[in-house]
Amino acid sequence: MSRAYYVTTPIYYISGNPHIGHAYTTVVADVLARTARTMGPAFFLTGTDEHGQKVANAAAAAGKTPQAWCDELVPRWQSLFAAYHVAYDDFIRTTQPRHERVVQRVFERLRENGDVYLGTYQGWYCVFDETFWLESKLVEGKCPTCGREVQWLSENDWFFRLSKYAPRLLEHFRSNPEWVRPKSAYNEMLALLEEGLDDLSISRTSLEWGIPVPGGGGVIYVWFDALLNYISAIGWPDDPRFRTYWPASVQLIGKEIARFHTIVWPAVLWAIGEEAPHLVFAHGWITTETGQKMGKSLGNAADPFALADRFGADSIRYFLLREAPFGSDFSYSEEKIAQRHNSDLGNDLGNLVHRTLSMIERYRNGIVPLPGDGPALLRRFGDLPQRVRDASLDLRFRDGLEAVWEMVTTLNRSIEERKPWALYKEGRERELDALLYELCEGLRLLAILLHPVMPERMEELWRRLGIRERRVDDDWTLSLAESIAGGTQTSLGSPLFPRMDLTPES
Ligand code: ME8
Repeated sequence: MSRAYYVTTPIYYISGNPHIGHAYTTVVADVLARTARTMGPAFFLTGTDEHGQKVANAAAAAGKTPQAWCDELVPRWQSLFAAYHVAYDDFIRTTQPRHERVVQRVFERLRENGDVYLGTYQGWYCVFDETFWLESKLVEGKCPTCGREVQWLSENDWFFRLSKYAPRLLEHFRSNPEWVRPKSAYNEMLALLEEGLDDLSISRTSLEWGIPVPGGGGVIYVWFDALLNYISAIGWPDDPRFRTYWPASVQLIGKEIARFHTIVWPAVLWAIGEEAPHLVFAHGWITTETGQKMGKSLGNAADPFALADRFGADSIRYFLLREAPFGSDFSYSEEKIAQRHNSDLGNDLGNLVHRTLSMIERYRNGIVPLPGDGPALLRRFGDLPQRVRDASLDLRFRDGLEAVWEMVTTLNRSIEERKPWALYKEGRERELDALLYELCEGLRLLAILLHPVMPERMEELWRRLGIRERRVDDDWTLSLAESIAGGTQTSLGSPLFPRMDLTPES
């Protein structure tokens, strides 16, 4: 990775409480940012989408002004991300002046360029998806995306000349087949492009809650406003941070908003003379066991705070990344989380840690022995850090975790096969030292490699290993060139991943 790394999540509508789907995208971005930071500068942005009719309606239903409603809800989102150990670099709110200024400036720029013109919009609007629909696109008179009622709009609006960018978009898609992933999203978006594009209405006169159109004439359409967060947060156009981090390395989104991010967004960027992001990754949905998308409005959404309390946030982070190849839909249930927690984390990893540290305590007073010269278990894992890093940055998190688990399995097996308790009894001190040393060094590597996914638990493991010279998330090149020092004082502690009971009452 030679350049500065920039990863973003969608900014979330604060029309209700956050649910596990919102934690999901943000956790994935956190894993990417943490991985990238071990190699160089990285910037991770998330935030909230506060304008538009949907938020205005939610505020009205609660009897509040939209601004008061947003101010009240934002801390809930921030505490959710804190509960999930998410370390973002910036949290943008679209009601912040730094954002509103940029949106108005972009709008004016496009109007001066002739990319924005005044026209009449007559058609349908879905408030839930904040999307304009032509009559011909409706399915049985309802929103083709979410199936909800749509409302008729007839307004004089400003339009963005999206159609003008259709040839460039086609060319961009054809010459960069990897710029939208997974392939299913790429193919779907390419098919939409091939059908042709209409210009996009980017203002609303029938709504007050939004950024005013410069010079009057309603408010700016919430999606046009929202997309610009990705550049307003890093100081478009003049801030050096913008020049450092744009174009974004990865923009993570759920697949339902791929059209805005892969068709509208690059066109807007080109219209202001900027580049499209390197990669838009449109991931799949967390569904219920019956395959329904989990969402707040469906009333089936898991409360992410309760989940983190029950299992530990790191355990949920692990589940989200390990359960399915990133990109696909996957179903969620507490039983599935408990199963992963108990088998992968409790039995495999947790036992390895506990057994190793207890043997060090029992046989060596908690002190890491000097490295021996016996058979080097870890030698065959020399390329593991590279494999894990490559897999993560390529958004193949499951592959990376599976590769790490090969090492966990090998280390556990070595304990069973070489029976350190027997070595101790038989007084085979050098062999015992060599094995214990390798197990400790294995734990050090595991803490480093798993830290992006389970930062809190791996920091705890690092503390128990007693390593003080370096942090678990230091520069990987430095950390990987070292090994644990003989003489380090470890501490055992309680199990890292206590077993979860599967009975519903627990
Ligand atoms: O669309 N499974 O906001 P939003 C996986 N404000 N991910 C899910 C999910 C699920 N069941 N439910 C939600 C918006 N997500 C706009 C975005 S960006 C300029 C504006 C995640 O609150 C996923 O990332 O509806 C999805 O795209 C996002 O939350 C939608 O959040």
